[in-house]
Amino acid sequence: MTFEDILYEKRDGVAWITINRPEVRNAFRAKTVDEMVAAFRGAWADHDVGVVVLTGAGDKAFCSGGDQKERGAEGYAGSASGIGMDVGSLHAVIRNIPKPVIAMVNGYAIGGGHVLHVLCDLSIAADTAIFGQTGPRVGSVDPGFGTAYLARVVGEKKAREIWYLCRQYSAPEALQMGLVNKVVPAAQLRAEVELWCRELLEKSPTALKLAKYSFNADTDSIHGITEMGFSALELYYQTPEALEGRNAFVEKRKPEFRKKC
Ligand code: 2NE
Repeated sequence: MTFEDILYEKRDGVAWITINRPEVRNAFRAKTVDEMVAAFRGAWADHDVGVVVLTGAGDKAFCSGGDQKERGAEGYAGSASGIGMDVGSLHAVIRNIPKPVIAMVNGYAIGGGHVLHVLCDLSIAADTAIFGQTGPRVGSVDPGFGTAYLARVVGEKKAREIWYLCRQYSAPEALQMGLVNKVVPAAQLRAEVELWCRELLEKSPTALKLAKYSFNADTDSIHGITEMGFSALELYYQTPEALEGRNAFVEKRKPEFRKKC
């Protein structure tokens, strides 16, 4: 498979999906999302693949979420419907691919990029990684799995803090709140992830699939909240308040939401 916004490599039973837009801290646009969905589906169908690793190019970012420069009142450019990006399908394929998905968090995991690592089965982070949501600062929200599933991972109080205050958290803080499985020095990140992949590849693929689906069953109902949330988001994006958030980010200034309400 060849792509423009991502890299896809298959090695020793592992599919490596790398968001390759380092100039924007690996933010995703509609095309990036479509390519990631295709790559995950390819890994799903490939019997030689037992584990998928999701990461970002370079040493600064895993992913910084939706590309704000591609966002207007109609949502993100490049797609005909919804908020303009098929983020729902990306979330669904990460959850539903019957193989473990590891997030190799090599830097900023922010906004919709943070949601992606949260949805992966496992997260291994460099000690330089930084975590957080930004939606209420840029006039957006990633509702459903982005909010309610995060609460399953770190608890309601912490999830609400993360979403409402839009703070950034260090890798040790992420480990302490159960947001990641392990933190290692940045130079050892790939080797550590390869070790986890090798361990997973020794296990029964069918047992892993059944375990993954049984974990998922408990939170599958969040899918409906996601669908409803993205429909509301489509309307919210058309408001002056939401546009103020996006404009403030692009213009590198503080948003003034209350003047726009
Ligand atoms: C990620 C972060 C914290 C990095 O900060 P720093 O200081 O290391 O880099 P800087 O200078 O902010 O970014 C470098 C370049 O990348 C662009 C910047 O605009 C900058 O471009 P230039 O000034 O060099 O031209 N860049 C970074 N992130 C971008 C983005 N997401 N879209 C477009 N350009 C981006 C810092 O950059 C940051 O906070 N980024 C924004 C994070 C964010 O708010 N993401 C969107 C959240 S909403 C979302 O993801 C979403 C959703 O809510 C619902 C559905 C789907 C997605």
